[in-house]
Amino acid sequence: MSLHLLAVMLGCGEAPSEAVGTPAAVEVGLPTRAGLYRLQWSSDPSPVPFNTLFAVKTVLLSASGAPVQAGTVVVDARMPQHGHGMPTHPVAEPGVCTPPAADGGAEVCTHPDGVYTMSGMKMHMQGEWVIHFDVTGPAGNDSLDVHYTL
Ligand SMILES: [Cu+2]
Repeated sequence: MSLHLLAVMLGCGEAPSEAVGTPAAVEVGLPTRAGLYRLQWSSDPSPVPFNTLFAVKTVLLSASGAPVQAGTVVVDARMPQHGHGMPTHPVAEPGVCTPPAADGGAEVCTHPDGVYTMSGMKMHMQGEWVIHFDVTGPAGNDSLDVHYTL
């Protein structure tokens, strides 16, 4: 755990001006940029491991806090100070899908309890990362950047 995160958890210092991936922030959910949704996120394993594959689990909530089952959450991560992203190509898991109907109907996937999983993430350098969430759902498109120090 970084000293910065420790300071936030202990409640000393100034309130962060940007979303920070602290446990306290995860519990209440972070508002997306335009305020259309709130999301909770966690890594598996947690905390984010160095130079090792991990997954990001996101719980997508409406602005009023109801789980959003019919949406998409795509997660990316970059090191803005270095101008590069991850060395892997993460995949958004489809959720729970019904097979295509015999008459040719399309496959339908939902995300029970608003849970979305992005697998194949890897942070191969230590330092300042920005985890970017692209969200689609019934209220429209929105996004969120979370600063994360590895
Ligand atoms: Cu870097």
